Amino acid sequence: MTDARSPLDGRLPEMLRSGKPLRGLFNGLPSPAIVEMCAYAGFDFIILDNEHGSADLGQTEHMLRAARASGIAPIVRCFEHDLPRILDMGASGVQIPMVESAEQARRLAGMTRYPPLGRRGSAFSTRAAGYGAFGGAAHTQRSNDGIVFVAMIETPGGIDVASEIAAVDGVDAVFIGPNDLAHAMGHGSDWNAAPVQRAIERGLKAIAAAGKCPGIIALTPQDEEKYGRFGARYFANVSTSIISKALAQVASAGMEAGLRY
Ligand code: 3PY
Ligand code: MG
Repeated sequence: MTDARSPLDGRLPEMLRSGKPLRGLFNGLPSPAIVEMCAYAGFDFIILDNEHGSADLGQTEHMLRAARASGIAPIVRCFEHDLPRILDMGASGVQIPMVESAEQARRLAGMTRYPPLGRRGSAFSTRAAGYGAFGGAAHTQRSNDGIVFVAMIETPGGIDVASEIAAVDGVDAVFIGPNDLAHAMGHGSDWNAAPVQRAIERGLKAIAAAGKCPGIIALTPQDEEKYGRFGARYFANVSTSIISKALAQVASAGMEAGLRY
């Protein structure tokens, strides 16, 4: 069997380093079909949301299969304790919420790489290793070369040390969560409040200056343009928002001509 059949899609590190803007979306719905729809729509990546979404681990593995089959790069946002199993299922990356220090980022980065780069536990019985078909040293190398770690900053304390977090070896991208940041700063969900926007600008610029890929929620082209000026290029929309908006539009005004059934 050839590497092309490996369950692991190893394109993300290069995509994040390329300097090109990437457009993806969070998806909290436990549906391989949605993953395929996002791929066919043309998104670069999908973040399977195991922080706020309802997928269990079995459903997550099926969504990873759907991503590999349809050609969209899959990242899983998950809690630290799920990280090892998510990687063994074949995710191309993990995105971990609420990173607030370089030390925490170093620990998480270490969990995503096999020795000598980190201390990920090795097994070749996993989907990531093709259940043994793609095991051995080649799997170790392919994983260390092809998996990304994305740290999420969602607090003012995290913004203050954004450049230190971004500078950690093994941190490939740093994603600012504007909603939690706004809450932590006393602005509820109003992340357009001026102090929150200033904190986002400071964070994104610090991440870019550290040479890592800055990411953020961007719901509109204007968001992408604004945050892009601060260096952001890993832009995530939200599948449920997109679907809900489309449904509400059609429910109130009917389907636009040209859409296909
Ligand atoms: C936030 O805005 O808090 C996020 O976690 C982005 O999804
Ligand atoms: Mg958040």
